[in-house]
Amino acid sequence: MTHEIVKRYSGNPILTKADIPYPVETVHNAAVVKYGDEYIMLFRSHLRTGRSIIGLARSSDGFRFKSDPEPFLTPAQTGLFAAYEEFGVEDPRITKVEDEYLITYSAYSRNGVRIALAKTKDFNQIERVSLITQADYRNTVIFPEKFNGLYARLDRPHSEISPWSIWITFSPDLRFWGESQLVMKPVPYHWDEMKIGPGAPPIKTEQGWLSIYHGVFQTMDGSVYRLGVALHDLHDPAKIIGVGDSWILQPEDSWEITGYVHNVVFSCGAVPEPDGTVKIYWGGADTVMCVGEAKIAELVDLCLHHSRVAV
Ligand code: M1P
Repeated sequence: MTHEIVKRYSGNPILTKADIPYPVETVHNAAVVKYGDEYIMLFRSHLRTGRSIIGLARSSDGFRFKSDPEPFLTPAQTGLFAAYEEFGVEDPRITKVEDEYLITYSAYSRNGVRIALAKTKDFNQIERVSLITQADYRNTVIFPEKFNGLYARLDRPHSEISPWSIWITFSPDLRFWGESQLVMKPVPYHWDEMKIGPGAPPIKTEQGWLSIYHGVFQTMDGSVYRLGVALHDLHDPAKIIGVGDSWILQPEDSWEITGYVHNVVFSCGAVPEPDGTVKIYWGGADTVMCVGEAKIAELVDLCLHHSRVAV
């Protein structure tokens, strides 16, 4: 496929540290959802300590965002979460389930990195619910629907034995999780061969759940983070129907190639639109936020008709 499957917005980058009214060094890896007439973005920012917090920005069109005056989520100072957020909170993802917005994020501490779950109804009040993984996990996205009465999430545990892969895990109540299964592995000598991780929460299509994920390839000049797509069965999300063989986005703009971490496009959010397009949001070089648009049907087609050969 030669044409650009993701069309970059001409106004990229859409949010940078210069736009934030409190001191931050980066603005990246943001979740985005529609909330009423607004698009809400929860973005990660490094502070000068090297640790991260989560800010909130709003938009009426999904392209031009304005930051709130204060951060949205900073490490907990008391209670159970404090022991696991001491080194920062990173990479939020948002899923709307019924009338609540579920927010997963990476909680860093001297005890490792695990996934925390919080929820909000209005993006003003936020309630921490549970630490839903042990160490070491990153990149956890919750499906917007239940399967046989169970919530489902895609996650990415770390293992020294196997390349870091995508798993699925279920829960009756968002607190207790289990029945984990490995669903997708990196492919050797392929653009995602080093490790993969879930990106945006899955999007429901007639053909299946569309998952935008990131894959990493190691070069002599360091790692390259790219985005790809996979399609999960509508009724059994543990079953993968197809995975696009080619990446859909790679670092090309200067702010994706150079920054806090070079050669990174990393997505934590995508918003499907009524016209069949999807706005895909990504962090460029762990430094700025960008957006592009794709046709959902083309992403699904890539999974169904240009699928990789897994080994
Ligand atoms: O620097 C690139 C990314 O590295 C990590 O992602 P992963 O665990 O999937 O390799 C995270 O630190 C992520 O925030 C960062 O963008």
